[in-house]
Amino acid sequence: MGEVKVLGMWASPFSLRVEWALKLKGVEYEFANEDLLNNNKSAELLRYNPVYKKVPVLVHGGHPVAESLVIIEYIDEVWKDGPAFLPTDPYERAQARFWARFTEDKILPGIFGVYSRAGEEQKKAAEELKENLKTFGGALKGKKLFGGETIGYVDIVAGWLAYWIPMIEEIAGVRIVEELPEIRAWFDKFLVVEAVKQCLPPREKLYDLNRKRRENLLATQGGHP
Ligand SMILES: N[C@@H](CCC(=O)N[C@@H](CS)C(=O)NCC(=O)O)C(=O)O
Repeated sequence: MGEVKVLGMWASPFSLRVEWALKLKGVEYEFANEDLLNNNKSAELLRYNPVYKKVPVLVHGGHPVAESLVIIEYIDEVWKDGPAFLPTDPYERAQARFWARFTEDKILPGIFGVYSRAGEEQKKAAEELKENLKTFGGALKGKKLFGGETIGYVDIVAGWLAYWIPMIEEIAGVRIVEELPEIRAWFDKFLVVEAVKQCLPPREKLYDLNRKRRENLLATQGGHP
């Protein structure tokens, strides 16, 4: 259907997922970095995602697709020659969608809670997050990756955790995955995949941005970093 472009942002885990999906399928694409840090969104982003005005947007032959989970399923359906992300069995597909949604609904807000708070509130958020990560680790059912031997839909959706969590542990001064060996093993397995490594943002740059963001969040909430 034509050219592929990603309107993304280098430090966005949502945008990173879409790049991973394209790389894994072997699809060539152009990446346009949105200047979200200065709240300077391009006219293209506003035109292609008028509802949410957020990245990522996949533009395929001039047709926009928004929302990262929708985009990943779209990529899986369009580029069937590459490795399949979702299983073929309807029940297995439903399970994969369930766990992907679980990370969005439970783990993502949990990480934000730990990252944006301090003291007792942070401790409480960290305990809840650990419980949810433990539950998520149980869904691996002894597999190396959620997709089995290769990366699947859940790995693509949740894989950012492997890069972000250790960084947030350092920045926010909390231990989250220390007692979760299955999650740590999954992090290690995921991060050595070539397509994954190719798209990761530079650690120092991301660390610096996240550290500053935390300081700002704590300052606006009246807390102390
Ligand atoms: N549910 C969306 C979330 C996308 C999202 O939150 N994108 C952020 C960047 S990490 C964004 O574009 N923020 C700009 C804004 O909120 O104005 C998805 O999965 O694609």
